[in-house]
Amino acid sequence: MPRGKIELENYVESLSILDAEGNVDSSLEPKLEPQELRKILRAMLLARRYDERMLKLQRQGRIGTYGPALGQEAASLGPAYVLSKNDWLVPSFREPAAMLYRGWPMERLILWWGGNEIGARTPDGVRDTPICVPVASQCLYGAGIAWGCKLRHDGTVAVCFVGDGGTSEGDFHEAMNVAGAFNLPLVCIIQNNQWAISLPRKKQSAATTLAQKAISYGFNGMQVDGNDILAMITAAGEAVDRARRGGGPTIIEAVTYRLGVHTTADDPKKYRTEEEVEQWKCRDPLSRFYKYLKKRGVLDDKARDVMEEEIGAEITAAVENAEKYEPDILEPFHHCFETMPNYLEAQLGEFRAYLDAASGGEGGASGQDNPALYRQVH
Ligand SMILES: Cc1ncc(C[n+]2csc(CCOP(=O)(O)OP(=O)(O)O)c2C)c(N)n1
Ligand SMILES: [Mg+2]
Repeated sequence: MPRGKIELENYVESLSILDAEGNVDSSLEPKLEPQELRKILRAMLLARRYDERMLKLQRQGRIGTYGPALGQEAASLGPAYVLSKNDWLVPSFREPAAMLYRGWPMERLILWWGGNEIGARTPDGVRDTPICVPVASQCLYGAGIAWGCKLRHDGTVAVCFVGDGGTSEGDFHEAMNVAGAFNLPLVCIIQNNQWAISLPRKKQSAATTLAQKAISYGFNGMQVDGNDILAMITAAGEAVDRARRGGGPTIIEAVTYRLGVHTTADDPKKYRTEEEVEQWKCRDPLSRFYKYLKKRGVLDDKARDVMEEEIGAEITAAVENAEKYEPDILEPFHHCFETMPNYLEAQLGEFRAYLDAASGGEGGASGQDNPALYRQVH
């Protein structure tokens, strides 16, 4: 067999529409009505203020832990914005902007981070999977759901999220491979926030872009300015339309930055410089979008203040609701299966007996009827 060359269609498209000063490339500007633009700003602002409040709640000992999504609002909201209600969204753990936009009550997200299983229950009428922490495992749910969409022929699609670190996991590879092989209606958003805890993007992979991984799976990959909401909406919109028409999956690498800590248990000063963080702050997705809206005359400072006030009140109400919730130590047993399998029922019985014994046989079966015991056992 002679030595030759196998020609591959081998490039990655890139996209950026808004610059850091909020100037727009008018040839690429999506046609969005002022009302829609205000809705988008509000959704990003809500996620930002929620994020800030969550960090405070954790520092005050009112929730257990938190993984901030500060600076990643555009990368997460853009894909959610272009989905219809019947589509499916499969988040990782830095997508509060997407989840709140899709209709998750904020108190449920607060409860999740407070360690309550109820926070993992998808609200009625919302087609999302819950927050997912085992890195990249959600890509498999995304591929499976997309396969279901295809088998149902109902024109729905799935969007899943994964981090730059997650792209090194086997689960990511398996999911993308199956998505390509079965031509599934799946859009995978890689939130490349430059860090996987303390491991920088350069050490994560030798590939020039993470988007180019799509080429090896046989479908489209695109690298997008993930801090540019207009670019994210455009790229995700095109990928979702293509998937809906039977054109198969897409990987979108959203280039963004984790401005905050990895989680509340992390100190990023140990592995990255303040200068790096400052440079990325100049590309903050919210401020550049706001500058664009001001230039277009869609919103002024006064209207934004009103928005801020409403959002503040909304968050305070959500925190109050979440804190009214009575934790139930038996909750984990109730949220895995519609009908509890025998082995789990046996374990529940055993656990009840343990609780009874620990409370001196007074029948303290749950945190709801014995809060002191709940604290002791938890
Ligand atoms: C399978 C698995 N391994 C390790 C961890 C611990 N862990 C949590 S987040 C994380 C880094 C993930 O980095 P990346 O995918 O870039 O997402 P980011 O945290 O930056 O959003 C690790 C190693 C985990 N949750 N799951
Ligand atoms: Mg990362």
